[in-house]
Amino acid sequence: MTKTIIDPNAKATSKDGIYGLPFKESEAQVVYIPVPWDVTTSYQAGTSKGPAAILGASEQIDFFDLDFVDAYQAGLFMKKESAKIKKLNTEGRLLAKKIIDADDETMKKNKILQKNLVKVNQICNELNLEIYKETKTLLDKNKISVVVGGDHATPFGAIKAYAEKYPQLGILHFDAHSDTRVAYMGFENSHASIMHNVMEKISGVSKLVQVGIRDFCEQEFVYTRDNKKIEVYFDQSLARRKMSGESFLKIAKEIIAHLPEHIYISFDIDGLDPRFCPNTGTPVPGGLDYQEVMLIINELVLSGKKLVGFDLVEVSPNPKDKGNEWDANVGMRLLYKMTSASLATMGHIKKRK
Ligand SMILES: [Mn+2]
Repeated sequence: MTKTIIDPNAKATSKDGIYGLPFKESEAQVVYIPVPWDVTTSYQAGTSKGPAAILGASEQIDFFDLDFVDAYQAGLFMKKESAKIKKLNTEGRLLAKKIIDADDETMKKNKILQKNLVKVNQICNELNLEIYKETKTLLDKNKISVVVGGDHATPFGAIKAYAEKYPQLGILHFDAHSDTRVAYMGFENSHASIMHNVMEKISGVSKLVQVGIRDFCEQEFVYTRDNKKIEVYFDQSLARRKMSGESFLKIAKEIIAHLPEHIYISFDIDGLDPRFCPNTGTPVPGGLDYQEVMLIINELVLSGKKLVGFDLVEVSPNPKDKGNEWDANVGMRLLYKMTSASLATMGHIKKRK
């Protein structure tokens, strides 16, 4: 445990690390890996700037939390963005952009574009390997490793490393999108395929519970319906159950009850109502209220199950208004709450009574 002294009532300052904290990586129980990545983003690019925006907004945090004793006491640290990953993203994005802009006919005929597609898939595999290795190194040191995206393709390697450490891992997936496409525009590792890849390629994952889903194709609907390991809480069903007078607390307990002992949260910010993330890559109307998410996380902690790890993806600053921190402000608070919940369930900090 670190000896760093912090005044929890003082305002954090950005001259230190994330949340204005002065920890070194070696002192930190939680290490955030920023992944500036938006290679296959199909609608609005910009999520590669998410980690920097979250870091910038994080000094606005108030450490006091009604549910948890101050998470910062366990030590929180964000790594520097990797130059290698930045370079891969720039290369991959350039190649992918032309493929995204081409129609199916052009793709079938154009040999250069076909070659580029192979290259993009290789670049994405390289990212997965990098994140896997970084996460595994941190997990071997018994730290909590957190991918901060970037688009939703970024945490695949992290989930693989977590599933090796915690076999029978359950994934609690907040998202507007199902993300279970077999491949998207030929991209094998796109943000739209992450959960399909997790379920098909990571044998240590025993369960996937999706919450807030409201944008998906028929293939995804059939895939998730027919897979016994997957439970889907569609946004429409959640809304109708609430409008019929069911308590959301009951629904939250039911969601957690589907999950095994060890839980990993993969949080796509667009699972929330777009008023909390207006600049995310692919916003969809509807979605979860911030406090509904807080309730689900609280129920997870009360259940006695362990939140072993998590990620936060698709947070994007407003490209037209650089001073606008709103999406990142929501993101950094959500990140702090998941950090607190994880630390509490892993016995590093206490839950308030
Ligand atoms: Mn997603």
